[in-house]
Amino acid sequence: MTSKPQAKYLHDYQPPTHVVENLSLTFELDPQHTKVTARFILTAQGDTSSVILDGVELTLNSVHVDGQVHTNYRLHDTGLELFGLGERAEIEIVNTISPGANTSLEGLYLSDGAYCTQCEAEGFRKITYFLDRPDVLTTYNVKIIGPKQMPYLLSNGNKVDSGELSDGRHYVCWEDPFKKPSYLFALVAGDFDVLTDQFETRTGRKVDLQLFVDKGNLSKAPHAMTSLKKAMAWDEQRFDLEYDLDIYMIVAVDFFNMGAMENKGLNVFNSACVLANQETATDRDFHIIESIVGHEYFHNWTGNRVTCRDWFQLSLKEGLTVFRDQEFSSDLGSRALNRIDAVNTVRTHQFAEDAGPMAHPIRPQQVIEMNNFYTVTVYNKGAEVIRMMHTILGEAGFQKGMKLYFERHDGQAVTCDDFVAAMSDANGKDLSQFKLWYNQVGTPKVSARTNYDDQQGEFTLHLAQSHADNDPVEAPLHIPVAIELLDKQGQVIKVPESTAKQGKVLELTEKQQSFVFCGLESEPVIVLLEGFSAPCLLSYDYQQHQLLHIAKFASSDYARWEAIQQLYKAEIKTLVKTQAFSEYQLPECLTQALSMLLDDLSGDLSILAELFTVPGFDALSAEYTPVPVAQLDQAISTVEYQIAEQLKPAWCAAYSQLQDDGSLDAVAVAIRTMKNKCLFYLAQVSDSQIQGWIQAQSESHNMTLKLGAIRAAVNAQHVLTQLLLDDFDKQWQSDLLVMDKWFALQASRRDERCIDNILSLYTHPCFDKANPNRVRALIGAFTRTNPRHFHREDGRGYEVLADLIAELNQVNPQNAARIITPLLSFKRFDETRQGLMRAQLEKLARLPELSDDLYEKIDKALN
Ligand code: 7MK
Ligand code: ZN
Repeated sequence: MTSKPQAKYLHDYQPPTHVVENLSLTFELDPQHTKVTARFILTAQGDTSSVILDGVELTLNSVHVDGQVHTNYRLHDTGLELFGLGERAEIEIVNTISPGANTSLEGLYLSDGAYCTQCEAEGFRKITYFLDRPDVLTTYNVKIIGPKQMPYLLSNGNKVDSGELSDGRHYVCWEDPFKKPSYLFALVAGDFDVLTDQFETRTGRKVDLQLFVDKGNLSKAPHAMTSLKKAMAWDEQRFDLEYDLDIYMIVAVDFFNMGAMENKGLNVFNSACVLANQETATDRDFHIIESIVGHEYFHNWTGNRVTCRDWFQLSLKEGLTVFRDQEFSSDLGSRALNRIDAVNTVRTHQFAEDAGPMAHPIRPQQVIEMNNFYTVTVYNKGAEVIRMMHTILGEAGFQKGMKLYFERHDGQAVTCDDFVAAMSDANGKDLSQFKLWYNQVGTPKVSARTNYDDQQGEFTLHLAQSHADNDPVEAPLHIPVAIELLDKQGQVIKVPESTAKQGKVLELTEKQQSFVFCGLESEPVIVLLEGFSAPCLLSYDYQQHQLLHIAKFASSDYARWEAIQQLYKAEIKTLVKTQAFSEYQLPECLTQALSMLLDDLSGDLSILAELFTVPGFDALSAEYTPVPVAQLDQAISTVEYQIAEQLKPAWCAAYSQLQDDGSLDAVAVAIRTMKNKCLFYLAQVSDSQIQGWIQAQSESHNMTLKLGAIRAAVNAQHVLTQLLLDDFDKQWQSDLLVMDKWFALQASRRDERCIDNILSLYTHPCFDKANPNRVRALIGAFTRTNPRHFHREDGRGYEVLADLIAELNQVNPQNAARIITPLLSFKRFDETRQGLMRAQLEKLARLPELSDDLYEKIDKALN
């Protein structure tokens, strides 16, 4: 029996015992026996008796100290303890690793024959013995020796030397002048096609840009390159931040656990987040690629130049960088659409995490496996917390804070407190109460009541805040509540600056607070938490006519979208209650409002498509305990069917009118989005004309349109479904990233054969359980998009997931722990399903060599 994994605590933080001067690394690459030689100087910071270097799954060959063989050491499970060092010691360690046997995709591994690394958070210790923690920063010199069939031997920083060896191998040396922690180290070796370009910074420095992709994929690289140049220019303009090296490399690999990694000067990307052309990628893919390329680039300042003191501070760089990539996307594209996107992520996934067993503050206090904390809470709620500071301080104040943050901390490893202090000091604004957001857990609730005094023309808003049951914080939070008041005619009523900053932001700092608005002619309609100004649940007793008024008149597209979401939600909830599915009809006023919207195609069609998107199962299930699985699924389908049926002539008219020019500009993208929305509804009320449209659009050479047609058919269980899926399979077997879309479609099928079908797809020639993209496409999509079958009452959905997790436990613990999420919140379901889910978790808990990753999550869920 191995001992239980131990948690580490934020309050136990100790500064490192030693500082490191210049790390020099030599790699002699070999799939089974890669030899790693590390040389560095350690200087003690106090106690000089010993040092513990992190290292796991390494074979130690030799240790030298100050040029002498050193035997005074002890090997632990997770490290090497050196004794008898002086205050300053020159260390040389030689060890071997086998990248070819590394299926965890952490440390140095092979991706389709190319060597690559992933070190964040604690992967460097799988490469060599070192102080593998983010507050140990040093410069790196790296020499890579490899076979000539691998022409590219890459690492961080600048190439300083290269040459050939007498044995037929060759080598390249790299020097990174910027001090960095080990998690930002990268090595890549292989044969690639390269797209090169150049960026001239605002001070006139020329930066070489290189994008490495698998051979034959060059035609899919330009979009990522364009995105990179846009990101570089945007960071100069909006944040006054310029790139600092003369070279920026991005490598795309097929085997990667996450989206991408910001290694200094050498980003490594999941190929799914780089490769795109219009035949193989959707407009959504293009958008995501731009935002991820931006995200990794923005890390160069928020993450690399200023990094985290310890991993509990992960949100310091991730919350901030997500905020920055969201702003990048919003400045380049549509602010409202990006906001809708971000809010959907928080409301569906983050709120669920916050309500489940893995709930944690954006700055966690305790961690067993750090990889489990790359979460929607740390990232997306973290970004909301940054956004709230931006809302409170305004753009100019926020930028002043950023400037001070870099002035104080460039080159350092710091904490979330340091960031807030810079914001606070630069603006003379007390943010001590605001900082509670870094400790609180669960979704806070803001409840609103209003009353109107007709005589006085006075409207009073009573706000109250409360914490979630699982929140250790009791004191009230500092919550920016953005509002808008609309009069009878739909005009926006001006609010004085004394009541609301920037004309709309109320600062709720007490448990209960009231705000009075005077001089009104009639009772206004209030928009609350406008733009989702705080990551809270809002409770306010909106009347249908008020929501319709907002949907019609609110000044922001976001608020109009939100109002319509609330209207849909109310319908669905009523249906779940009455279960009168067959008699159900959309209320007259809603049909009318929707039909008015659909008759006018002159506005932004991307927004229009969002207005016709009904909230999904995951967003709605949060409103119930236990979740009424079958009823909720049926209620959503019923409302959607009504929207299709009631508006059929309008959908037909819109569809025949819409024609995109095939380009990637916003208007063309919007037209395609709306066309797909039309087809989504029309497929549910298909006739021969509509069937013809689906068939024709499925033959498009544009992936957005092609996939839109097939998805509409799959969702509606249309007679064409099997035929379209078979055609797609035949056409795209040579492109695995495209096949991922097909796997996801298969996983979302609603017919009874769904699960048998998924099991048979495990043997599809394109499927590979060792590849995280394939697993996410098939099983991730199944659990996320197919509640009907995932939550089957015979438990087969849960069983399929758990069986795969059991297989992946040893192969790729990180990925296994990622896909387990939907099983963890079993307490939200009825007794039968709870029992079935719990049984699967208990089965997994008994696995002979359960990884720390899975242990932490299962243990939290069960206990
Ligand atoms: C995004 C860490 C990396 C989850 C979401 C990313 C990861 C996990 C990209 C990997 C990142 N530092 O840039 O945040
Ligand atoms: Zn990041």
